[in-house]
Parts: sequence; C-alpha cells; structure tokens
Amino acid sequence: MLPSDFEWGFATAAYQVEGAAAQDGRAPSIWDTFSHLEPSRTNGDNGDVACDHYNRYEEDLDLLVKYGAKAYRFSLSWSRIIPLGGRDDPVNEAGIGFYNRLIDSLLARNITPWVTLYHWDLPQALQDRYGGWLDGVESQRDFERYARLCYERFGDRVKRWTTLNEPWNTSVNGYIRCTEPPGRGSNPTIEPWIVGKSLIMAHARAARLYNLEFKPTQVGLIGASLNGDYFEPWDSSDPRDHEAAERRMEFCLGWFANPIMLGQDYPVEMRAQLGHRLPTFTEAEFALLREAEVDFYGVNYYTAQFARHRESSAPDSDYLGNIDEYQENKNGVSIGDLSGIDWLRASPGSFRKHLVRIYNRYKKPIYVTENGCPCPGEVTKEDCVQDTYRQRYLAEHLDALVGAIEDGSEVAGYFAWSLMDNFEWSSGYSVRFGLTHIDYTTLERTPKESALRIRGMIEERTLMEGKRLQ
Ligand code: GBH
Repeated sequence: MLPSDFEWGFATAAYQVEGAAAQDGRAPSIWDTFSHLEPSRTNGDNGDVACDHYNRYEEDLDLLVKYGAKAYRFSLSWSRIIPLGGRDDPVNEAGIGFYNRLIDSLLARNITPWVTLYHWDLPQALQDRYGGWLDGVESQRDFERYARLCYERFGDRVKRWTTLNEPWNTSVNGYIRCTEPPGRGSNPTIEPWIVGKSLIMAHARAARLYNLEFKPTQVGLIGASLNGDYFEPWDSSDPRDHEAAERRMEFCLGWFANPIMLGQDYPVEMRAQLGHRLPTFTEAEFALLREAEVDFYGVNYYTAQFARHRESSAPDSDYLGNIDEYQENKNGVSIGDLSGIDWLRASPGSFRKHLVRIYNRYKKPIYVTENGCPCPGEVTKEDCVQDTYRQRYLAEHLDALVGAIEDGSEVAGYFAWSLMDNFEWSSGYSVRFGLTHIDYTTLERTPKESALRIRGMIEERTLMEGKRLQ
C-alpha cells in the first residue's frame, strides 16, 4: 500500500508546454534553434507556442485542482530568467515574475511546486559563447549562479528541487545520436563522456550550494531525475546476457547515479570498457560531490528492453555497454504491449524490479518523477480522451510501485507524464503523452478519462488509518 502522505501529481517541462518563446524578454535556448532547423528534425514543429502555458497557466492549475493533484512538477526556462545565461549576464525580472505568479498560484491552490532547474533547454548564448556543456569549467559556474538566483528568488516558497532532468539524454542524444541539440556527432567516442562529466559537476555545484547556503534556512529537499530503461537478459539461460543487462544499466543509470547519488566514481564496467575515454574525478571533485549529497533519487521510467551481449567491441557504438537491445527476447516474447510510440512497450513488472534495484543500490528515497505513455491507435479526439490503454498502464505501474514498497523500497511519490499533450521533442506534436488533450488549433484543453481517474487509482492503493479505502 501507499503511505497516507504519498506525494503525487503531474509533470511538465518548460520548453514542451510554455510557448511564449519571445515574450517578455525570453531569449532562445538550444531547443529553439534545433526546432527551427531546415530540414526539420522535429516533425516540422517547434515550441514557439506549444500549449501556451505561459499565458494560460491559471487554467492549467485549475485542471490540477480538478484532478486532485497534491503536487506539480515543472521546469524553469533558464533563458527566460537569464536570457544570455552566463554568471555576469543580466537577469530578466519579467521571467522571474512569471515563475513567481506560477508558484504563488500553486500554493494558493494548496499544490506543492516541484521545480526542475534544467530540462534540456540550455541558453543558446552559452552554446555560442563556449560550446555549452562541452566546456565543463564555464558551464558549471554559470549553472551554479543560475541555481543561486533561483534559490534566492523562489526558495522561500519552493521546497522541492531537482537540478537536472535526464543528463544521459543530453549526452547521448545531443552528442552521439544527434536527435537532440546541439546535434553534434563529430566526436561520438569522446564528447558524450565530457558532457556527462560537465553535467555531473554542474549538478554537484548546484546541490552543494543548496546544502550549504540555503537548506539550513529554507529547509527543502534536493535531488536529480535520472532516466533509464530496465534491462532483462535476451537469453535468460546465458550468463553473458545477464551480465549484458546489468552492464547496460550501469552505462545509463550508474554513469550518473554513482557520482550523484553515492559521490563515487563511475561503474567499474564503464572504466574497464572505455579506458582513457572516460574522464576521471580529482580528489577535489570527489570532495565537492560529497558535499553535494542529495535527498532523493528521481526515477523517470517508461519501458524495459532485453540486452544481448556482443562478441566484439566497436568504440563508435559501445556507449550502451557493448550490448544489443531488443524488445523481444530469444524466444520472441515481447517485453510488453505496444504503445503509441515505437520505443515504449508497457512493462510494469520490470518497473517493480527497477525501483527495487535502484533503492537497494543507492539507498535514497525514490520519487518517480515521470511515468506515462502515448496510446496506440488514436485518430480522433474521442479516441484520445477514451484512453483505456493509458488507464491500464497507469494502474499497472502503480501496482508495481506498491510491489516495490512491499519489497522494502522507499518510494515516496509519483508524477504522471504529462499534465497535458505537449511538444514531444524530436516527435513534435505527433505523439501525445498528456492526461489532458490539447487541440493544437484552438489550444482547448479537454481532460482525458485517465486524468479524472488517477486520483481514485492512488486512493484505492493508499493506506488510510490502517485499512484499504474502497
Ligand atoms: C522523458 O524522456 C523526458 O524527460 C520528457 O521530456 C519526455 O517528454 C518524455 O520522457 C517522453 O518521451 O532513440 O528512439 O531509441 C524519456 C527518455 C530516453 C525516451 C531515450 C526515448 C530513446 C528513444 N527517453 N529514448 S530512441
């Protein structure tokens, strides 16, 4: 069962919902640039208007009330707050004003704000100035100043912070696969590991700063959200595939979780395979990481896969840990039911194992900061609203979460991705992860059935005065 103080709500990210790309002094981020490239790499779409959440946030917060949410997870647009991004660049008071109104409006509705500092939208000016995350020295100092400003201006009311969302994505999709900005693939055996370290150290500076200078008076919690699929062995009778599955998870979760959650070096599997390509941490950096201790582990979970070991290694494709990924195992059994996007199959059983594995390794309270899916076969708005697939997905993943608690893990919260349909990065508006339907012509919001039912799903699984509510 879920504890009675279980935190739950809905999540979004700034570039995916806000729109108002040039309103009130906001400057472009790398996602503005990337989504305007010709030919398009984002399905012909961009975030100029998105859901226009910037101008319609009151209506959106009313939806949160209607759905019964206790909490709302959103991210701040760095280039709305510091348009040029750098530590000596001017602050945009209009941008701060927007987030002040958003935070105050949440608190007025008794909804807890969960703020992510960085969900992939680096100010373009920093990309131009020094190559963004490729420059670890500059980027971590600029991020620390941005974080300080946010704690100073919002920390009296915001008590739940996450520094980074899914740094793995930024490193791999930005510097190997080129499906995300800056879309560099020119040095894919070296650059992702440099960028990964920059992100880890930027996180560390922001978390240390909070711990030392703000937490004592503001009394909040800080963590980071890491993505990663759970991996099962492709051939369950082959020990090498068991090792491959474990190695694959170390190359995704361990890469960031070892330094961020434990203050330790990268996993041994990474060192063994990548050798000198993987940067090292100095003693001073380890000291910094230890002062940056986090309060929770944010889990973003969508799906699982099978891992199959490889016989030989090729540096230009070994970033997954020298394995091959499959959605079906050796016997042709699927990892789960097909969703509305190719990379996601519903695998709640793996979610339970994922949470337990993470809790046992990192020993931090877990908040599931993202979980959700697009439904298969949607054509009309009615199809979208009657989201039976999503309702089942959410219910089964909540059951898995309860299972992980029964297995001894501390899982303290859950955020459905997403409050509303939104700009799904390289898929543009073609894929709908929302629990609220958005008509992209009129921007009308319509609750889907799942949005109206999720509160009941949570309550059914919640321990109230020692007995189950029905
Ligand atoms: C999250 O990332 C994001 O935080 C959120 O902004 C996003 O909207 C949401 O999920 C839904 O996608 O290259 O085709 O094999 C999810 C993590 C990891 C999902 C990489 C897609 C690989 C797709 N992503 N994954 S593919």
